[in-house]
Amino acid sequence: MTKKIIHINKLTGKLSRRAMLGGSATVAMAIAQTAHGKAVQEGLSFTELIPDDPTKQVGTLAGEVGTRSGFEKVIKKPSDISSRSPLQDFYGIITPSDLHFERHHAGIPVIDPNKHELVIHGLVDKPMVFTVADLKRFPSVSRIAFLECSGNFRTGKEAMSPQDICGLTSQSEWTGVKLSTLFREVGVKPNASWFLAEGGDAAIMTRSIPVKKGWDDAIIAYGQNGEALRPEQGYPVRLFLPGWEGNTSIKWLRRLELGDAPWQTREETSKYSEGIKGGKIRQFSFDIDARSIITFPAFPAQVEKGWIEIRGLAWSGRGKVVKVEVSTDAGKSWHIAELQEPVLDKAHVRFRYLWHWNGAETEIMSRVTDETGYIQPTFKQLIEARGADSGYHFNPITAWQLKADGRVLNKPENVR
Ligand SMILES: Nc1nc2c(c(=O)[nH]1)N[C@H]1C(S)=C(S)[C@@H](COP(=O)(O)O)O[C@H]1N2
Ligand SMILES: [Mo]
Repeated sequence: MTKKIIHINKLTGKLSRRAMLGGSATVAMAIAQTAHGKAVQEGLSFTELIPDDPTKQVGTLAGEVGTRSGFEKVIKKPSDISSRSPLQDFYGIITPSDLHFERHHAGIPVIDPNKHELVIHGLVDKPMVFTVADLKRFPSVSRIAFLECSGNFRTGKEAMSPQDICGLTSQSEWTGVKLSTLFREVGVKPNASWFLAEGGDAAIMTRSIPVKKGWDDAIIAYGQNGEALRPEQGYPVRLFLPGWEGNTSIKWLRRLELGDAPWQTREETSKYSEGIKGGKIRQFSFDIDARSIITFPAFPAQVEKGWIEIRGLAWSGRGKVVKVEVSTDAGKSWHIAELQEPVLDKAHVRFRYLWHWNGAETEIMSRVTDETGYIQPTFKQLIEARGADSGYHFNPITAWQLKADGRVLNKPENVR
């Protein structure tokens, strides 16, 4: 028997190319745990590294649709009205479609795309009805952008993950027809300044939107991450308004009416208008304010001292993220994090900061600046500006407590 040596990179624990091409490696390793993987020494056979040797039987054959590995336990944690994206489990910037957050006011309707129609009427030259097939005949557009619920903030406990704190944000590549294309088709009248969007679910959810947004970048979306929209996301068509609070992106879209004033629907009077200081109410607060959160290390992860790549997501509804800073000393000093390309407009951006943790207790946090110069505020600044009653558009800097034993806990703010 010939003896082959397996070369392993000590730092990453990865087998070298030479080792992988080595074929029937049978010999000679033992494993010693190091901080970043297992170092290989003489003394153990290669197959002993693999518990159930998958090379000894033919695997499962090709299927109709792929599945997630059974070793990966990622769930959306549903309540009756919403479910939250597990931000701490994501890599990169795209949310797998089946892990996109959900928020339904009256459940998910079943809609036959062959029967569904979109009506556009009101202050237009030519009121029209479009089938889904009609919509797909128009020139199409695809765009990667986030969608976030304006009520996306929870705190109050240490045992809270990024998903628990702000899992009502997700990102997809949306495909559809630009609303401006349809506006031209029906001939929107010059005096039309608002439009009403209406959903075909049991909530018949309606929102008034300035016509300008329709001309700017609104999409009537039928595609999500390369396939048809998921039923949870509004199958067969939804309105998608990049950068705006999620409730304006009406799902299961069936009607658009052009008018010259907002409709003052339930969704803009009783809901989605928020108390601000001095007993006043803010309405039509459409833009999603810039926000960031460290998703690793974050609860429930446990870490060891040494090198840690701090990772997270940052986004702004007003444009591009220009800067993310990370603090590893409870906000005393800040360091520039690396932004992973592509840094897209109104999109989740991945940031990273390599840090050597000496094992002492501390707090880590991130803060984003967007292209308008807006800097993510602290919890205290938000309360001072808006008062403590405001339930929407709450985007504070989120701190994680790092305990000496490596536990990572949310820092619960005590005001709400
Ligand atoms: N027709 C309709 N559209 C709707 C809703 C709804 O309940 N019905 N929920 C809104 C809210 S509050 C949000 S945050 C987003 C959620 O979109 P998602 O479920 O695709 O994540 O859809 C919006 N559009
Ligand atoms: Mo929402």
